[in-house]
Amino acid sequence: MDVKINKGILSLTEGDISKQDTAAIVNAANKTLRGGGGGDGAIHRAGGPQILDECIKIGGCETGDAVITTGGQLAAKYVIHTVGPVYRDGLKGEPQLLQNAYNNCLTVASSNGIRSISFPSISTGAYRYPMEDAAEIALQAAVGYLKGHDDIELIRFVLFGAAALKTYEKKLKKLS
Ligand code: AR6
Repeated sequence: MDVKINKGILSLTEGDISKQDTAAIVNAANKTLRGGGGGDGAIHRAGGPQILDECIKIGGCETGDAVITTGGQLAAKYVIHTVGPVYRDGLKGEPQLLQNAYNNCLTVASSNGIRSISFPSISTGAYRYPMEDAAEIALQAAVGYLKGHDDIELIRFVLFGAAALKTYEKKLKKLS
């Protein structure tokens, strides 16, 4: 599903984040930036050791922040690493931190001249954020960015499985 918003496209697709051909892909990492499971593991496996080398030099990333490295052997030139919140009960600042993660990725992308970016559904795997709530925050951040800026031409959400894609599609229809 593709929706035009201002000068950009917001796209929802099912797939593997590590295989995307956008200029940047986003890694839902942890604070150590030393790799992990889920999408993080897939990105480091496919991208090779250069990404981890740069992550080690950066040293770490706070929840809600974002940092950029090479894409190594990936199709994407860059990986933007962010750390979403671990979900507890939704009352510990999780919504704001998740919103910060998306917004900081988009700011880092913009300041590096990146025009196309793919996101996974941050925090909805190992960090247990409920998919419906996370989808709303993710899509609001992307729609808000595209409405307010002309530089990023494509924001793609790469959802893992048909159920996640359906949840995002349903939310986007309500928002746009
Ligand atoms: N492509 C796209 N989406 C994926 C992929 C993939 N290859 N693999 C999983 N997903 P997660 P988090 C989906 O756990 O919740 C890591 O170990 C998955 O179904 O990757 O932010 C890090 O090192 C889910 O919907 O990220 C951290 O320790 C979404 O991506 C921790 O997990 C996010 O799941 C971060 O947890």
